[in-house]
Amino acid sequence: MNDLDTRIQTLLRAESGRQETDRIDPNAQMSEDEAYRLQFQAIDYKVAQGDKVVGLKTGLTSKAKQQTMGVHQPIMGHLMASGLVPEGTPVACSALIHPRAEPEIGFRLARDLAGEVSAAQARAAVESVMPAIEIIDSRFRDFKFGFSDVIADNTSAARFVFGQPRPVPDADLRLAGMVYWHKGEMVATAAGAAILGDPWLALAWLAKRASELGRPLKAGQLVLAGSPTDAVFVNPGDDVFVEFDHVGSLRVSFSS
Ligand code: OOG
Ligand code: MG
Repeated sequence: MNDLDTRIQTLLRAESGRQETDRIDPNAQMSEDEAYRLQFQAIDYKVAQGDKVVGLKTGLTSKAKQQTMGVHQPIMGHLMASGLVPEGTPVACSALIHPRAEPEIGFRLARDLAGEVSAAQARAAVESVMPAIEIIDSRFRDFKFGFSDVIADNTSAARFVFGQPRPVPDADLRLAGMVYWHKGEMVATAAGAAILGDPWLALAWLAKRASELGRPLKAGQLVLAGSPTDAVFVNPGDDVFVEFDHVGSLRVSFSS
């Protein structure tokens, strides 16, 4: 731990101690490359401690998310084995700082996917699609950050739940409707096109960015395409429910 960049030590301590921390780049002076270097350092440290990378995620791929979070470009993060919660298991809030839950479309890759690919090529590399819920938990105070902060903080990734997988649907996912519920109340509706115009384009974006950053997508990996809508704050006793046309539905509950 002590040989890590001090900014990453701060973030890792915030995460393990469930204590929010100040932004590491409040004046937005850090380059994007430097921010990813910090993210990768934290991921590599976790892997050295016994955790595993099970996939990659995109974030801030929808206008709804970009506007709410004040960051207007997509970002890439890692999905860790320690963050995977099986369907049906409540997500424990006591291990988190100020969790928020958002609906996601998940993919599992049938093969490696690297470099510049089209939406059709991205789709062809996918083995199955799944409804998913991502629980994000920025380590930054009041869930407020800039572009470099959130990249270094592994895109606020904390927990994620995947629902039942199904083969890639023939349907046009741009037109797939989504309804999102929190505590029995409908809180958002969207369509797949909210995600960079097409969820397959989000996967293509990720394939390219991950390759550029030297961590290309691999067969078997899981992917989250990014939330088409705003996340909701969650507390013990809450549940969220998402229904997607052609992708399926998933309920996740929260415990203390
Ligand atoms: C950053 C992570 C964004 C998504 O799906 O857009 C993200 C955040 O909102 O804290 O995962
Ligand atoms: Mg997300």
